[in-house]
Amino acid sequence: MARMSGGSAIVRSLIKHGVDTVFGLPGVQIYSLFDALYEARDIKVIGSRHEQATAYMAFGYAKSTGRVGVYTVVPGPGVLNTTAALCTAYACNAPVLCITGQIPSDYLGKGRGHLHELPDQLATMRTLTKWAARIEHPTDAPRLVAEAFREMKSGRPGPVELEMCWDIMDMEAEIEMREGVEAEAPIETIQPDPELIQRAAKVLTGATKPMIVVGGGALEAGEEILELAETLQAPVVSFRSGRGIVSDDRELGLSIVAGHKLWHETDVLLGIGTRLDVPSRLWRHPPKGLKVLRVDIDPVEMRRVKPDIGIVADSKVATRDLIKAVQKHGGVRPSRRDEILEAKARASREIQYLEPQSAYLKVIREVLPRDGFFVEEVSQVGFASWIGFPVYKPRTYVTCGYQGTLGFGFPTALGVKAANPDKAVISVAGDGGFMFGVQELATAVQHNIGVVIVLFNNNAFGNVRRDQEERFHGRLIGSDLTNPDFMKLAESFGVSGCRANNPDGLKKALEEALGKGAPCLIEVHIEKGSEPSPWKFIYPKGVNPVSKAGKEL
Ligand SMILES: Cc1ncc(C[n+]2csc(CCOP(=O)(O)OP(=O)(O)O)c2C)c(N)n1
Ligand SMILES: [Mg+2]
Repeated sequence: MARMSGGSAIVRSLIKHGVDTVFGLPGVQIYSLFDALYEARDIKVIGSRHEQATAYMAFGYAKSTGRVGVYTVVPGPGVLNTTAALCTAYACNAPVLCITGQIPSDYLGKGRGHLHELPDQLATMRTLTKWAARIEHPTDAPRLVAEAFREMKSGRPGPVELEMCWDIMDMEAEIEMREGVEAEAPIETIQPDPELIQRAAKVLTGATKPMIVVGGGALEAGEEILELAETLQAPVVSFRSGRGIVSDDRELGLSIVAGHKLWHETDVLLGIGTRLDVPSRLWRHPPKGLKVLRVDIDPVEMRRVKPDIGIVADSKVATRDLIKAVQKHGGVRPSRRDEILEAKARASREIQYLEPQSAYLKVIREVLPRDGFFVEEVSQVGFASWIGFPVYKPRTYVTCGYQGTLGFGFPTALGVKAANPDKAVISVAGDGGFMFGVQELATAVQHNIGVVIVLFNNNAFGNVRRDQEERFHGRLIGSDLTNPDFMKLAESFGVSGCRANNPDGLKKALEEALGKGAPCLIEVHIEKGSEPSPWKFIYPKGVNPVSKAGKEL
């Protein structure tokens, strides 16, 4: 037992869970927590210039490492400023812990309008997270922090919130600390039903043209998935969160553009740790007689896209069991090398159409080490990267997933670099999205976070502008942008900046920037309206699948 404040009880509980970094922006309700962070030599605190960046940095930290990313902000407007990042963490199943304050406990529910009061903050946060709770007394902090970690790490991961009232943060009590939740009881690995494994293996060995689709739930199962794929001679298709699980330079690692070329002949689809959004919604029109098998840790997924056989289990364990069962049921299969390589070659030829995006991505890939991180963004080069940027290792491609959160990229990249200081981190951005978090250049300098930003400046919300050109007869509204001089801007923040006007220039600039290890802004000028649309590659059956109903899985 030791006497400490509520804020201190939270911080000491974080240390018990191995937290080494907290992203945070202080204010009066959470002073005690910050004061405890001052004491906590084991935790590095990284501040930001807007709360949204604390949460994006925690998201980048979590996605790039698989560990919990922690941020802390004031209640009300402070925590609301982080909600775009939180819904992104939710979309990407990222274990992000949001710790926020509350108005004084005596005022809760009275509606008297205390500083930063929301009508029902906990209810609001519950709609944005996997789990949320209020710590009502300092003595309850160790238990609830442990609970938060269990929630983030068990089953389908996701963000959680803990809040504590202002007076409880300051209140002192005798507190008994607990060990980290996993030291107390390991988090259970969900085992597959052996009967279903056997049935699925039978279907897989009976298939002539199986296909595997992987997503963010399979990030830890790469080796097993490659072995299963090789055994079955099945292409492994990934889109955003699943990139790099099977390296793109492996014969069986395919983008969705290459995968789609093999789709119409596929007779068995095996989804592992994926919502199956690509085959079910983007591709639609399933091949006749297609059998769908799924491995997912979340039983609810089986209700959303219904499989013929649904295995609710940890993807690594289930895939390992599938390999054994498949090897028992079937012999060596004929190689599909030629057809798969042809699909890949056709796909890479076709996406050359995306110029200049493809040429720029090519040089970024040449310069970025295999284990370097690429943080995409909702932009022309970002979209092209979904299908045209080779990824070699899981977690090295950081995406906002289905949330499509414009502006997530640069602040997320700061968190990626904070978590991986020895690795190269490149953040690509459009001029529109970059300006959502431009002030964090100050954060990069203050904490010496050496992210290299490649800013593709077309002086427009380019995607919107092109839609207005093509679909609204050029009635441009709200999509042209008047930008600052980005070089002067960088300079004023103390960030080195340079311009590159072609792929060769970008290559040189990147080599130099990555060598420095300091934050750097490279601006690439793009002629407004010059970038061709990527959407026909992503929605091969029509750009707007919502209005054109197709048969879905
Ligand atoms: C939070 C959020 N707000 C708005 C949008 C809508 N949106 C999608 S793309 C885009 C324009 C992006 O412009 P920019 O970052 O310059 O990239 P570009 O398309 O020009 O390459 C907008 C406004 C979004 N996806 N997310
Ligand atoms: Mg733009």
